[in-house]
Amino acid sequence: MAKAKEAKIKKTAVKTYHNYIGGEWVKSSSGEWFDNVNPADTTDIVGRFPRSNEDDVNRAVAAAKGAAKKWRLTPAPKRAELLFTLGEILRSNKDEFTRQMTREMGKVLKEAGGDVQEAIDCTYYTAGEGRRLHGFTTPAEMPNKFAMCVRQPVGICGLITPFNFPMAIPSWKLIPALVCGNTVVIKSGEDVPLSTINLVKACEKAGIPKGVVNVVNGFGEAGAALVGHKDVRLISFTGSTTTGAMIAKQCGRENKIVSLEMGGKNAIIVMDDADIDNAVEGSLWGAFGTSGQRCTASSRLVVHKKIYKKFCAKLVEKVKTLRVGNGLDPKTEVGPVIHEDAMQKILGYIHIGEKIDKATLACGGNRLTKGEYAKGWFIEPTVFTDVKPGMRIAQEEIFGPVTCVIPFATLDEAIDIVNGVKYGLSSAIYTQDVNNAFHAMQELYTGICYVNSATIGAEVHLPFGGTKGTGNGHREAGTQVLDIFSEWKSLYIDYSGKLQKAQIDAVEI
Ligand code: UN1
Repeated sequence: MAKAKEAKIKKTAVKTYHNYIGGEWVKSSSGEWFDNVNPADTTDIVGRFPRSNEDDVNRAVAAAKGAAKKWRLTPAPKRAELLFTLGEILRSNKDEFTRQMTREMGKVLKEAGGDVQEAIDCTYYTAGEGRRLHGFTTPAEMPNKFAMCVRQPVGICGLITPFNFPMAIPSWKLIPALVCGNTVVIKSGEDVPLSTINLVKACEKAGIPKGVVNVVNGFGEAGAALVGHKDVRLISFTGSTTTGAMIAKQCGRENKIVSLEMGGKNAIIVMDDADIDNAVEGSLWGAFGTSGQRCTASSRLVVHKKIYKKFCAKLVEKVKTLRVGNGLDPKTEVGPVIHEDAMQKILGYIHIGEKIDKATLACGGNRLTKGEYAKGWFIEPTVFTDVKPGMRIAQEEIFGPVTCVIPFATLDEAIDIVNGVKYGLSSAIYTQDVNNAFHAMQELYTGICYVNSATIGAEVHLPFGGTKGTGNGHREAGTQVLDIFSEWKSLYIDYSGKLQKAQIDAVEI
């Protein structure tokens, strides 16, 4: 009896959160919940969230459908005004949202702050589109006829978001969807639902009308119901290549618009004329920032033979000094990985690197379990050297604090190595030679390319996305994202007062 009571008290001490459907905060229809756990300390339950199923998704889509017409007919500059208010709210809550993000996701405070900042930047930048959303006019081929085209919203958008950028990535999808006049249902990342709730509470506070933004929390069953719903016109997904491929198939069958942002196996080329210290700093940041859990992480370092030994020595020396720990401690440089399965997968790749690929494990390679690490998912920052481009650790996305150093002899060989993977998100080159830099910019087949900087750090006003296995040709961010969340409508206005047949009637000159 006493035990049961104790359990009950403990249970009520955990804060519960809800789905947001039609402007109401509601439980899941099944009454089931799941816990959001701090990956640095799994005894710390951040919150309890509704485990949603098809019923919940149906309700959320119905709410989005109910709100669609009014929102679509609200003038874009007015929609944008609410988004500017949203930007203000995010800005004034940045510190709180940052701490909560670190607690649920593990990334260090500075990076969580950057994540919230990216959502703020995206909100302000994209809200500006409310007064642009440019179409164009063009001469018609017949006299007394006017031609132009405008963007129209696509309808109800399903947004499925990952764990690694808990507020930035939802904002990349949500804000352009809204400014274009769509209504949305978000299926939040199951490991980081609180940051989405924070974003959506801010939307509520900003006065975005009921039903325009809806959130269902939960797992794949909720995501699948959203993808399969007949009223959802568009799915925007960021996550694993396997899930993305499944979504693409289903959307293809039902002729839905689908934008996919998936894996990466990004590389930095370090030329023999590079500033080595700068390249080492960039590599550290690119490989181990967010514990390597970025689609853009620098998981391959392709280094010129002439400086290979020196570079590896400097890199390994620095990596050994990185402070691993709870992201809430401001001294921590590398936080935990997101959950046990992710940790096992990463350790599995380290095993493959050592035992099957037979690369040299230059540092790291272990799970940390003692003392402050005992309750979380921590892995030592790991560097493999003497890596050959075809090895599995140099080909497959590891999504953890592991990088591979690959030697090369000529720039063209390095470019082939960088391009020789199934992904094409981000690439970089460190060189002081302008000719090398431009040659690499031209030949590296990736959606993003950096010179004298690592493969991470994209800004919200430039297009974000990748080639080949990374995506399906769309770009988020920038103004290019508007091409995902709106469709073109061409308008022809004939004021000649008679039938004029394009391509057929002769025009007198
Ligand atoms: C991701 O890698 O999953 O460019 C997103 C960056 C961030 C966004 C990364 N602004 O590193």
